[in-house]
Amino acid sequence: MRVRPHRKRPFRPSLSKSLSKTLSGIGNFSAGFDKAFDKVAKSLSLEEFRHDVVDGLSRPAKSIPCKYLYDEAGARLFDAICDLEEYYPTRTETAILRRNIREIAALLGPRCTLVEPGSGAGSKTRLLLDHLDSPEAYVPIDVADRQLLECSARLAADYPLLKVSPVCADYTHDFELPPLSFGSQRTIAVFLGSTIGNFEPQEAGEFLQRLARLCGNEGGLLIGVDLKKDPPILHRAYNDAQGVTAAFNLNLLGRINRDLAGRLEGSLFRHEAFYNERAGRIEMHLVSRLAQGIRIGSDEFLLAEGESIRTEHSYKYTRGEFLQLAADAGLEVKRCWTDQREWFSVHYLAPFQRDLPAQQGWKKSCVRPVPKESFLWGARFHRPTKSEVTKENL
Ligand code: AVJ
Repeated sequence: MRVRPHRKRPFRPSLSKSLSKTLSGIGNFSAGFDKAFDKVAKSLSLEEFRHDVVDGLSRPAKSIPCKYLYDEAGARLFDAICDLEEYYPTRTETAILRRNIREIAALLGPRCTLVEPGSGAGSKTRLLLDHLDSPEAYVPIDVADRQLLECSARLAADYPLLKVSPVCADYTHDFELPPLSFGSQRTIAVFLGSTIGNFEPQEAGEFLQRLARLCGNEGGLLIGVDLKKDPPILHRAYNDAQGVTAAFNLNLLGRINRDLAGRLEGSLFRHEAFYNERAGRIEMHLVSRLAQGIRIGSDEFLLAEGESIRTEHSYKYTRGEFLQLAADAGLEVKRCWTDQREWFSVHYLAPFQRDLPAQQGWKKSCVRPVPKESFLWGARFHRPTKSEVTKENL
């Protein structure tokens, strides 16, 4: 069987020449992307961005969804945060994974398919792939199309036996995965870095349920969860001495200016992050240094001196709280690994009973209709087997 990108997808981002070249070098990936689709996809997500910003700033307690922190500059700043001395989560999680990788590999079993929402730079993925028993396929899901494609191409080149099938989508929406038939043993959702903490607890439960449906009765979830700890340690992690987190937060203003014709002045805001003990979460805000009016396109908003725009929530859990959250989503904590100080945890979850409706294929993972703009494209990368190398492919 020849493997082609799926033909009937409504939106496909176009690829730069050099990227298409990299991609065509690694197998029978055909880069038949249409520029027009790119424009439509971009303007649709810009519309969503504008809507979310205007909506968030119109509320009595102003806020902007945290996913908008991650444009290209934001993603780079976040990578820099992960290397900071004060920011313990990345380092601690990686150490937990390293220390327990054999047990993790044994639990995940042979020939699994890994699905990873918010795959990002994908360095922890490699640690898994290096130790798993003949992983069958890898399905990274991310909105950052460039990084997604580049990572996919590199992984496919480095792991010739792995089928890599990137999906460009915003996983905070319900999205549709292309129908994949990898013949793998089981599907494992990988959601590391404590990104689960960005969801409100109820949303986090719903998200876990969606992942559980996606993985089916035989599947499992590998989830990184930041744990509750002494507030000063948390405070330091989100208020680093070099101001990288502040730059990450303030970068959102630049993005609004650039993408939404905003006229926000970075120097009129300051970064603030604190642990809200009652709610059990870190809150990140942009605080107005003075009373000011801010323009975004044709909309104007008034900010009082000291008034803030909340840009992120990062919930922290105790092991017990997370166990409860998982249980409410029908998932059992099969195993939980932590570091000695119990600052961070990695959980392996699986469905409690076999009472989920049987899921055949991926499409049924969608409960609500798929918003068109949230699905960009699905393509597959893999090295063609001999029988797939037909004349047409060459
Ligand atoms: C990627 C959402 C897990 O909340 O710790 C880091 C993002 N924000 N510093 C976190 C973040 C400020 C990070 N997550």
